[in-house]
Amino acid sequence: MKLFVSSTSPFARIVRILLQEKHIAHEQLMVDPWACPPALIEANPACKVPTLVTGDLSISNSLFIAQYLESAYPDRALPPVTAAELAQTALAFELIEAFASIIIGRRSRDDFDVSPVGLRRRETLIEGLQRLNSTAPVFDNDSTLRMVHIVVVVLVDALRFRFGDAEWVPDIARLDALARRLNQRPAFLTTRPLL
Ligand SMILES: N[C@@H](CCC(=O)N[C@@H](CS)C(=O)NCC(=O)O)C(=O)O
Repeated sequence: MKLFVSSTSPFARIVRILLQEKHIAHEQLMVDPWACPPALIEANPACKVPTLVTGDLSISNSLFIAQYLESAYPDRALPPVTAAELAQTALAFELIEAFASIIIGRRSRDDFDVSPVGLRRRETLIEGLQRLNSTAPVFDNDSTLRMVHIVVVVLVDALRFRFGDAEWVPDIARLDALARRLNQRPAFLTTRPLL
């Protein structure tokens, strides 16, 4: 099994963490999706990471890959989720998409961050981060890793990686604490975003 990834993609990081935490043997192919390497186009005409190649099939999109891993490896499945937890996970994923939309928008115009769409995405981040922080998931010594932990920490690290503590980033002390804690795990530590 092969996984196309990049060193900065939060979507790829979700799958990289899942594969490591589930101890699923695989090979990671580090690429720049914007350079459209032929092997990635062949696997996924959208030329995006993550893309998983298994046998003669390619599966794109982090959530579909996660779904595939859950059904292909039922003995390593994540714990069942409640509706409240799924809502929290969906919100965090929505914020990763808003974040990615800003980073991708910068490729089409230098002032994207302060364009109408850029500011709309920033407002989504501000409001969404505040909501997530107020109901931040807990992870202590007795906790089992859940999808919500992975998606929230991937969001926080991506945000801090690209925006640091920019003046518009709200106080997310509880989310930062969760990220500090989970980044002690090898699967998180070894996949932190870097340029
Ligand atoms: N919804 C997709 C998003 C994947 C995505 O947009 N990946 C970015 C990297 S963060 C990419 O490969 N972009 C290249 C492009 O848009 O052409 C997922 O969840 O996997």
